[in-house]
Amino acid sequence: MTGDTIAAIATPPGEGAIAMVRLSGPDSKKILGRIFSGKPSMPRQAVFGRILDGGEVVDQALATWFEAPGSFTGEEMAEITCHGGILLAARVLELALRHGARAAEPGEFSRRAFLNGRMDLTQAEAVMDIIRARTPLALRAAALQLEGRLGRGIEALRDGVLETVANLEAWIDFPEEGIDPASGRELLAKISSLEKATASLLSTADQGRILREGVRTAIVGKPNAGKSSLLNRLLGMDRAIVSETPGTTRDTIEESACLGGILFKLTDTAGLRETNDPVEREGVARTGRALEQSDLVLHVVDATEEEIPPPPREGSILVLNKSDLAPGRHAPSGAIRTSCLTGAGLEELTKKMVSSAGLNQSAPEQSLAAINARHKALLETARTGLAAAAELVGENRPPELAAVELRTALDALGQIVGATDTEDILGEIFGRFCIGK
Ligand SMILES: Nc1nc2c(ncn2[C@@H]2O[C@H](COP(=O)(O)OP(=O)(O)OP(=O)(O)O)[C@@H](O)[C@H]2O)c(=O)[nH]1
Ligand SMILES: [Mg+2]
Repeated sequence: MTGDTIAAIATPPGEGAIAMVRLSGPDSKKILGRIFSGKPSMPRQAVFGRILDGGEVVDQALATWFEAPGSFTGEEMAEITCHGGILLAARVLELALRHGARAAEPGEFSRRAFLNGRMDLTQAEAVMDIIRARTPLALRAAALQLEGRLGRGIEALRDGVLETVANLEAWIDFPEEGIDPASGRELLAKISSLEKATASLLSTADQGRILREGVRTAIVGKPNAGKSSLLNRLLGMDRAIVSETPGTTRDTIEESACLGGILFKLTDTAGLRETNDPVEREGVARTGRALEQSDLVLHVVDATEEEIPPPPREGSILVLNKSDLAPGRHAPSGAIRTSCLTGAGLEELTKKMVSSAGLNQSAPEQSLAAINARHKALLETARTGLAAAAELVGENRPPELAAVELRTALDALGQIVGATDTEDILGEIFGRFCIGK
């Protein structure tokens, strides 16, 4: 379909047992024949042989040839598995290029897979999510998306919208009859239910971001409350400087931790207080920004303090730290008593953090839609279109008007799976891939 044959190293650079160079395009087998002594006679069967550069043996390797359309890209492909190492794979790639292949662009293999109808856009994006997943849960969600679950959900929505557009157009064609009240009610119910389904997918957008990027968690409180100690405890290493001098942390410190299967992006912050020191003031300003951008706030309070200051933000988790120094101190409901000195309460805190992330880990199949920012923007357009169409039908306005709104929704849904693609969307998506994928 695409004409030329591309090649790339598919494995990361560095030392390893094996590395893989892959080719895709009509000349894959021909090029393989020029640089590899083995003769693949059957598709999808690995053959042993030698990589040859003229008369010189470069390496011993395995090669697999895939006949179109039975390959990842849907084109003829070849995969050469040679020994790992920094130089060897580059040498094999260079040989392939010298014998007629072109160096692949980032994501070009997946782009070809999409263009050849091997997967929809949400599945192509899932491939990238799988590669980038940093927690088991994120991996699970991406695997479900690769299986086409999100794509099927979107397709079902599209079918529904298409059906309502077709209904409306029948009325447009016979304007003298108008929409009879019973059919109008039925249509309205249908559009409303589509809008609801779209909204329910949209409501998982935060979940998707949390799965991919982690829960943005700000650790906030007065100087010396033990914020940096808590960060270190949660990370399981001495990352931030801890000292008895209030005002030790002056800049925000960001680190990621996988707790209870979920990724948390923890930000330790400068203690909140009035100050004339310009550096500390800037630190406090940064604390404010971290607070604004966070999904979750750990409000750390020294348990020996008389009064508990008001939470910096609604929904904060109150952490009464240094509980070892105030054993009798009663904790308000919802608060968690911890000691970064002894480790008490930290498990309970982690549990609370995990549950407040709102991901249902026991039944990921049902809860993890994991839509990304691109899906979210398009779903919002679709929902707006559906809501407008529902209003127009409800007010018994000319059916043409509602049809325009439904077409907007249809187009947005189509872009999610790539059914109504444009060149720039593809460039945008596949440009983020790594080379060789
Ligand atoms: N006894 C006791 N001491 C603690 C506990 N947590 C922290 N500390 C001590 O309290 C002091 C301040 O701890 P930090 O973690 O630096 O406090 P911070 O909130 O980051 O302080 P700033 O960065 O100055 O805002 C240090 O001397 C810690 O060793 C605790 O649970 N129990
Ligand atoms: Mg600190």
